[in-house]
Amino acid sequence: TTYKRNWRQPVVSVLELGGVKIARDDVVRDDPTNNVPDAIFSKLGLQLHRRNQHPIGILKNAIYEYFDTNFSSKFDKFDDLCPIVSVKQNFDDVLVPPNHVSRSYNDTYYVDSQTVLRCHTSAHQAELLRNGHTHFLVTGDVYRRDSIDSTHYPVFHQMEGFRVFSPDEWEASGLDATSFAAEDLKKCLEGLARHLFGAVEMRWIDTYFPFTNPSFELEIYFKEKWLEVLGCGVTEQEILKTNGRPQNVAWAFGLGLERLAMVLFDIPDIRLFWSNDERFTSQFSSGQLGVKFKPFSKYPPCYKDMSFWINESFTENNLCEIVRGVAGDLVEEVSLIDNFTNKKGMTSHCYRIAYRSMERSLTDEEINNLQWNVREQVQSKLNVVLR
Ligand code: FA5
Ligand code: MG
Repeated sequence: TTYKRNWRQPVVSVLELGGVKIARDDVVRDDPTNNVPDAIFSKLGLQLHRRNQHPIGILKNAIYEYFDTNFSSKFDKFDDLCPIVSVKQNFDDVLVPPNHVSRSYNDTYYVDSQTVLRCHTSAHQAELLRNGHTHFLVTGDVYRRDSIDSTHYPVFHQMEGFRVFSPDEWEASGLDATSFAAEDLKKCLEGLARHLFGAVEMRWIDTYFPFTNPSFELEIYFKEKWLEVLGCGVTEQEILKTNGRPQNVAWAFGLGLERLAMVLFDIPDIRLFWSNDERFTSQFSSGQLGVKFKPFSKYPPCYKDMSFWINESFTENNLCEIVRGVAGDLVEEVSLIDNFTNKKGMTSHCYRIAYRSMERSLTDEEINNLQWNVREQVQSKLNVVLR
């Protein structure tokens, strides 16, 4: 079946995952339907969520434990479904409208015009439902073109939860089906937060997803800010109808595992999850939730500003992709610090790039080289005019 994968470590030019071949971008640079850069290609198949000593794997196991001990019906667990999915699975099956921004090449990594690196684990909902699963958890690596800061990374991990109810369950409650499911969902996720964190300051926010109604986000107060850790809601009836459950009601959620792990282990920067530095990796062990990460000595950031006149095709995601391509995990944040339009209608942006290694001090020369390369590539690839 499509959710059995047969993975290998990234190889020279073609990676095969679950029977799908994907080529490196330097090999297929002329292919306008592929926008997967090498930095992303090299992360395919790493599966941090399947490492029991890694914070993401430890967290996954703790969430499994919550579902195993608090529910009478068993949740089926999947953590090895292929991250290369069809446009239909990623978008159509969960009712994402044809013109929705998330489908654009600016937001999503396309392998070809009909195939993407999944941008959420919701890509598997419909198929699992169709195959008869009514309680399930899907954990996996997901991919998004996105901005750069301490809580955003282009590859991260989600866990999808899905639960189907039958009429006798809500009829006994005296509530309508939707209110019943919404209440059960919130109780389930608040219970999960207590299981993981004990007491923690959190709040529910109303939001919108194409595949749920009503929809909510949960935020947790962390390092003086509200941090969005998950999205969820009552599944659109259309999805149940199309996939063989017209009489039922369901809820679904998608957890941001890095975000939850940051709160749980007090990890200050999302890049650390990819570190192979022993001073990071040795701090975590299987089954241990109580540990707080102890930062190794803090190295200073270095800021570089860059101003340019943008054109109509300029996007911040394209800029961020270039910066990551040059600096990799040495870039900590890219932020727009100035934005104005002159009398001739030309718009100027000034971006500040923060460079900082989590592992060592950077030299001036090294940073100047990075910045010089960024400027070069921004000019040649984005066709903007540097000021
Ligand atoms: C979704 O992906 C929905 N599929 C979630 C969902 C599932 C809703 C089922 C309803 C039903 P969203 O785009 O908000 O939603 O992402 C979910 C979580 O992933 C966010 O709350 C956040 O914790 C995390 N997240 C999003 N983008 C990033 C990123 N670039 N880096 C790290 N974590 C991220
Ligand atoms: Mg969100």
